[in-house]
Amino acid sequence: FSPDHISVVYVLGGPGAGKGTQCANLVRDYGFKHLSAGDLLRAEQDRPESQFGSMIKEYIADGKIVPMEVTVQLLENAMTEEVNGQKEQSTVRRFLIDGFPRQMDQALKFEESVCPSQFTLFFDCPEDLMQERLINRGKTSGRADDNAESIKKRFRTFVETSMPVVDHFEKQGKVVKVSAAKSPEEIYAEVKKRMGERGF
Ligand code: UP5
Ligand code: MG
Repeated sequence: FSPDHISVVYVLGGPGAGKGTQCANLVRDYGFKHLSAGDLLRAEQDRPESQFGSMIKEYIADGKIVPMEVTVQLLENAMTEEVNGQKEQSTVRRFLIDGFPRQMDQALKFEESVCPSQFTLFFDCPEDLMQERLINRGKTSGRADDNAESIKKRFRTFVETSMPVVDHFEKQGKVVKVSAAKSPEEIYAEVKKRMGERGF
């Protein structure tokens, strides 16, 4: 597909900041197609024929960033499928890319070889709140990384590896920062307002 036929908004924020929760709202109200890099990786991990399954499993449990080739390819495949499945080939398809890019090499690669993003929606949340949300979710989520040990590693990767990506886009004036230390409804009200300012 050509970058002319798509538009991309990244959704970033620490583990448990509420990216997935807010993406669901945006999909409902703005007609985005939601692509969560974490969900795509978990689906690939569970595909019996996948050659990357055990590697992905290890990286996720350790809160490390899977080598970018794998994730970029999964995103590209999902985008291609979506664009090709459209009836009207000329309409611009809007993608919300959730939890990506979270390492500088991914950011540069995707912007260069797939599509430059319009902006990044960044959910800013204190660690103690994120921790509480994840531990809580861990009681029922079945996610292999919703335990105290993995959460600690995810936080560390977020600070050391993913925040530099936010800072990079911030320097380009392409970050919309929203405080995520509120109720989901209050956060979404702020998101809608800020989306409006960006022409949505
Ligand atoms: N909740 C949500 N909002 C709330 C609010 N305002 N108040 C109170 N509770 C709230 O929410 C988390 C929990 O909090 C839920 O129970 C929710 O109800 C509640 P959610 O919306 O799921 O938060 P989200 O930010 O999406 O949290 P998630 O755990 O998905 O974030 P991660 O970034 O850690 O997970 P992701 O799936 O993106 O990545 C997982 C792993 O995949 C990474 O650690 C990494 O190993 C790997 N990965 C890569 O290697 N490369 C990539 O490019 C992407 C991922
Ligand atoms: Mg998520």
